[in-house]
Amino acid sequence: MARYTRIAGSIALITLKNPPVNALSAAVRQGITDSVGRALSDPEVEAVVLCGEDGKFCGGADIKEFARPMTGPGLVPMIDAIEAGEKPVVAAIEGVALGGGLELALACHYRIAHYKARLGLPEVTLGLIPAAGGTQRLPRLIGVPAALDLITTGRHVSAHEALKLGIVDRVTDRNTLELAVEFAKSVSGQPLAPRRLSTRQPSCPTDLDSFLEGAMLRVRQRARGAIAPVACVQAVRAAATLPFSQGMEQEKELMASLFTSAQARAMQYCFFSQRTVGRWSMPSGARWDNSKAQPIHKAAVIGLGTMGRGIAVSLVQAGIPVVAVEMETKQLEVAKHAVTSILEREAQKRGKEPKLGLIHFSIDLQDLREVDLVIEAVFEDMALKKQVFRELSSVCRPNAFLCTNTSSLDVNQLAAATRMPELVVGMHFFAPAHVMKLLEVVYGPRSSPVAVATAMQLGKRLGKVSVAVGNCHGFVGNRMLMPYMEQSVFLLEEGATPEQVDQALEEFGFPMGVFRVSDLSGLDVGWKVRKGLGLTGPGVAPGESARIRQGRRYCPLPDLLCKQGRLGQKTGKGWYLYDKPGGRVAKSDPWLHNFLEEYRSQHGLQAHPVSQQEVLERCLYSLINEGFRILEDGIAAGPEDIDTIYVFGYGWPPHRGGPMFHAGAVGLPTVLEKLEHYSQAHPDIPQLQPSSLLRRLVTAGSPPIHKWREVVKTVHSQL
Ligand code: 3H9
Repeated sequence: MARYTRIAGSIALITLKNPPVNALSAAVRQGITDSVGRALSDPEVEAVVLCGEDGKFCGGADIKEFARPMTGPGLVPMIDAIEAGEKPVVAAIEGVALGGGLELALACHYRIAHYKARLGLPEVTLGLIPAAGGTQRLPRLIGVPAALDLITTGRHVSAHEALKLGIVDRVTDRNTLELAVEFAKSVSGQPLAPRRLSTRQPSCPTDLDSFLEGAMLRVRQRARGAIAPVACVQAVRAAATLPFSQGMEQEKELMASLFTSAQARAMQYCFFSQRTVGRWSMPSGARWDNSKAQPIHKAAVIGLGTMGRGIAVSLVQAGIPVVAVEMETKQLEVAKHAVTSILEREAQKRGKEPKLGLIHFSIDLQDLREVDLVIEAVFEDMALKKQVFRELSSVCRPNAFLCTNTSSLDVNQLAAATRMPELVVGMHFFAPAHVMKLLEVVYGPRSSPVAVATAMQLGKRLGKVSVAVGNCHGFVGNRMLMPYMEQSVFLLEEGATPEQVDQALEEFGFPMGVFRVSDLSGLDVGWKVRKGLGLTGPGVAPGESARIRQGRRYCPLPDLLCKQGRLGQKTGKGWYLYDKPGGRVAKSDPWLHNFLEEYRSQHGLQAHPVSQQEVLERCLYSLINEGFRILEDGIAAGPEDIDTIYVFGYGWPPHRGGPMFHAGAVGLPTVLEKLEHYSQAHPDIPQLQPSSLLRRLVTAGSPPIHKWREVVKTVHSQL
C-alpha cells in the first residue's frame, strides 16, 4: 500500500509501504494512484514527495505477482498520471530504485538520491524489458548509448554514477526526505513541461543506424540465445526513432511476447532460487534460522596459488584482515606481487584505494594464532592437505574454523586430522575466486551447524552466492560434471569431433563448450584426479583393457593427450591448436582429427555421424541424471541448489533456468525415455541408467519443480 500524509504545510508525502523492498504490488499501485489523485486535487498541496518506507525507495514490480492474473491499476497509466500531473513530484530515493521503481522515479519531475542508493533497470535479468516506460524515458533523459548500456546489461549504478549520467538531480549524504521536501518547496510553481521526459527528444549518436546495428550484434553475441537483451535493443531503437506514444506501443508489444516466455519463467526461477539457497538446511535439522554464525574478524589463507590468491583478494575486498601464507620465501614473493597487483587493479576499476594494509604475507604458521578462520588452498593432494590440517589444528586457536578449498576431496578425512572436526567445512571457490560468484559450502558428517552458518555468512560478506552441500566426491558441481565430460569423450570415440560437441553446447547457451573449457583450465587437472582415482597411471591393474575401468566404459583419450604434452592453452595445444603456449584463440587441429581416426581404428571403433541432438541429450541428460542422484543422496537440499550452482559456477545459461529446471521444462518423461534409450544402446555406461528419483517423479505424474522436495522427502523417509 502507500501512506498519504501532509507535511510542511503544502507538501503531500506519499510513502510506499510493502516490505521488504516496497515492490509495486496491486495494493501499492492502488495506494499510489489514490494518493496522487488526492494530492493533485487538493488545492492546498503545492508539491508532492514520493519515498519508500524503511530506507528503500522501490525494488520494482512485484515479481511474485507475475504468475497470477493481473489485478489493480496498471503500472503504465499510474506512472503516466504522475508525469502529466500539474504539481511537481520529487522522488526521494534511498536504498534501491530498481526496475519499475526507477521507472516510477523517471515519471517524477525531479529525483534526489541518497549517496548509498543503487539504481537500475534489471528487467533483462528476469527475461523482460523495462516496460513501464523505462525503455522510452531513460534514453530521453541520458541519451541512447548510456540508456542502452543500462537496459541491456541490467547493471545497477551507484547514486554518484547516476548523477554523472544525469539520472538524478541531486545526491545527498543528509536526510534524503528532508532535502526532497525542501527541494519540492523550492520548485513549486516552476514550469513542469521541460521536466516531462516523454516530451523530450533523446540524444542519439550521429550515425544512429550503424550504432544500433553494432549494439545489436554485440548484444546478440553476449546473449547466448537469450531473447530479452535483443528485445531491449529493439525497444531502445523505438525510443530513438519513434514518437513517445509509438515507442510505448512497441515497448508493450515486446513485453507481451517476453512476459509469458519460457525464458522469462526460467530467469525468474533463477532469481527466487538464488534466494531459496540462502535458507539452507542440513539433514540433521540444522538450518539457517536455528544456527548462529560466528563473527570473523581476521582470516587466513594457506597456499597462494591461483585459488589462494583470488580468495585472499576476496577477503581483503570485503574488508577482512588476512594473513596470507606460503611455504617458502620465493613463492611468497611471487604471490605477494600477484595479489598486490590484483588488488590495485580491482581498486582502480572501482575508483577506490586498494586496501593493501589489510593483508599480511607470511611464511610462518605461528602468524595464524590469532585468526578466527583459515581457508586452506594448497595443492589438491590429500596427504599434503591432511598434513596442513594437522599443523593448523596445533597452531590455531581451538575455536578457529578450518576450511578447505578442495574441489572434490573428502572433507571428513581432513576433519579427522584435526582436534576439532566439528569446526571443519569445505569452502569450494571457483576460479578466479575474486570474480566468480559461486561458493559451495561443504559440510561433512561431523561439521557443526555453527561452522556451516559461519562459512555461509562469510560467503555472503564476500558477495558470493553460497550453497550448502553435503560431502561426496566432487560435491554437487564437479560430481555432475563427471558424467557430462565422460559423455563428451565417448562421443569422440563414436565419431564426433571436439568442434561439433563444443558447437552444440555453445548453441545451447554455454559460454564455452566442454573441450574449450578443458583446454583453458588445463587437461592435467582431470588427469591428476583420474590418477588419484586409480583410473589411469600406476594404479591401473596390469592387463586391464584401455577402455574399461572398474567394470565400466572408460575413454583414455584425455590421458593420451596429456602423455603427449598436449595440456591445453598453456602448452599451445590440447583439443585445439593455439598460435603459441598461452595463446587464447582455438583453431581446429588436423593432427587431432587424424589422431582420433587412428585411435578409432586401433580400437576397432566404427565412426558414425553424431547429431547435435545426440550431443545435447547425452551430455546434458547424463549430467541431469546425476543431479537426481544427488537429490536422492541428500547431498543437495533441493533442485534450486543444484540449479544455482550450475548457473553461477558452471556457465549454465540463466535463460534455461539450470539443469534441473531444464529437465522439468523438457518434460521428465522425455528425459527418462531418452536416458532409457541411451542406456540400452550403451549398457557399459551406468551413468546413463535413469536414477530411481527420476523414475519416481515420472510415476508421480511429473510434478512441478517446486514440489520435488516433497517427493525427495518421501524417498528419504522410506530409507
Ligand atoms: C519490473 O519492475 C517490471 C517493470 O519494468 C514493468 C512491469 C510492467 N518483487 O534480494 P533480497 C523479495 S520487474 C517481489 O534477498 P537484498 C525477494 O524475493 C522487477 N519480491 O534482498 C526476497 O524475498 P524472500 C525489477 C521481491 O536486500 C526479499 O524480497 N526489479 C522483489 O539482498 C529480499 O530480497 C528487480 O529486478 C520484487 N521486485 O536485495 C529487482 N525484489 O525473503 C529485484 C525482492 O521471501 N530485487 N523481492 O526470499 C533485487 O534485485 C533485490 O531483491 C534488491 C534487495 C536489490 C531489491
